[in-house]
Amino acid sequence: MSTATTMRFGIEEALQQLGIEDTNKGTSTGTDWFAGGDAIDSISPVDGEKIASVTTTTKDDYEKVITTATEAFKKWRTLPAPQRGEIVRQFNEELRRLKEPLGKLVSYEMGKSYQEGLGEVQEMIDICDFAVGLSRQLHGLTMHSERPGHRMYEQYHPLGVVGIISAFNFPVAVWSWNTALAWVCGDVCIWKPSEKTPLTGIACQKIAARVFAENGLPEGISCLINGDYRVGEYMTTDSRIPLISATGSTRMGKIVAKTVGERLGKTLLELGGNNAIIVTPDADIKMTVIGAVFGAVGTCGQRCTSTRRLIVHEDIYDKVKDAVTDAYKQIKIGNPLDENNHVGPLIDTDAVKMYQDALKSVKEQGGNVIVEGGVLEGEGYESGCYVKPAIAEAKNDMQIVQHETFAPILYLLKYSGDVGNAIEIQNGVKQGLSSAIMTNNLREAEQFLSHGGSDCGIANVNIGTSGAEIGGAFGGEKDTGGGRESGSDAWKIYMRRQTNTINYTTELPLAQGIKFDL
Ligand code: UN1
Repeated sequence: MSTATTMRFGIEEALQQLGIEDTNKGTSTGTDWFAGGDAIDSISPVDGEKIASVTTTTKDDYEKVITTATEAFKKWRTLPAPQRGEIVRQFNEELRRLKEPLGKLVSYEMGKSYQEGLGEVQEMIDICDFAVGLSRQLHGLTMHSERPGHRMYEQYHPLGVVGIISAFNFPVAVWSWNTALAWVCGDVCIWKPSEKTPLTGIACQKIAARVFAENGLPEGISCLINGDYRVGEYMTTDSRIPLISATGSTRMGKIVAKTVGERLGKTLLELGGNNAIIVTPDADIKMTVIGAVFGAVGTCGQRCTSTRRLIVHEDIYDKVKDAVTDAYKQIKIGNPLDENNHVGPLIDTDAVKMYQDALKSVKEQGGNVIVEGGVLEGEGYESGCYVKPAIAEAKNDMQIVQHETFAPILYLLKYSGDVGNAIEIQNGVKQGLSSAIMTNNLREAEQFLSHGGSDCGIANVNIGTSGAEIGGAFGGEKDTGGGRESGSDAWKIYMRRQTNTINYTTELPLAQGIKFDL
């Protein structure tokens, strides 16, 4: 492991607490039986230091993993669901104990602020709590049969091996949304974290592996594979995996959907967003500013739920523009482990290039940049990944506005007349993840929430677009992929539904009244 010269805010201790010492070995299921392919380096965008080198998974290694997972499933599914919940409860105890070091590693490897790193681990804790309760509520319905002396009901059975492909921006929470539910449902999981954040994956894997081992359970209940899209393809093409849950770009999601669809597997897709906040003349401006700024610059604009468009009524446009522009002057950009800073770096220099290209396109396409962006240089910014959040006045039909740029660029759009016009702009993009309205006007709020209102999976009133709680179903429509993760009844996708009809008579009447006498 490298010795950093810059301030690392106790990252070495955090790694130690997480049991990550030999970071040169990519583990699979917690053991060392991987032959291992090429190494991928985990580079921190915070200071540009190499944190670890992680071995990628070869096809042979993958075969071992899927065999181990399939074997583990046979044992795991026999445990009553509440007992599986008890294991998730123990896993959660460990997360509570390790919240700070894991939050710190998330912050250091991914670049989000330490507060947001802690928030991400809190999301893991919350979903585990939810899953423990759920382990006693995996119930189906009982229906009245049309035939006398018959009983009809449905039950949910485990699916098998669930494949999880997650993105760099929420390197641990999204895995746990899937895994905590899948585990209580009786499934086992194979996880491919983003190749940009492999170390947080190893940290989580170690925690899970320890809990399973302590309970005498097979290691294959939780498996980790590492690498780029080629390793992901081992899973998407594998008919031994009935469900692939994938989070990432719409481009990636379309490939996953096609590949898994070809073999009639199931997918759960959580893809791009192009989220907007509508600000009506009845909005509370102070709340609007906080919601919009956190939504646009939080996680350096790299959340699926980040606020990308602010659709403001012409009557208050200048007021909102001035208030948001003023607020941007307060934003401190720097080492995300230093809690004085609001915004950390982008994930890597490729992301910086995309951000620069987007700003160039804004200008070329007729946008008016009112808060200039730019790449920061000098002391503390040596990684080359720190950028200034930017604001541009734009039009919704501009190509760049239609595109999800994973960076802190906020577009100000003006609307006039009725809130219906703002809703039309809000819906006028391909993506459909998160949306919000700022208003104290009941009619406007209800119109926004009605069937003719927002077409997104998430629609908030007087809250920004990001920062959803785990209790609701998370996901969205159109190019966002249609999947739902996390709360509500999202668990159902991790199970197969079976309808059972039982005849307790001595007759065999046929449904639909069909006569068939022999
Ligand atoms: C994501 O960006 O993929 O709602 C997940 C939020 C977080 C999760 C975001 N709870 O912003």
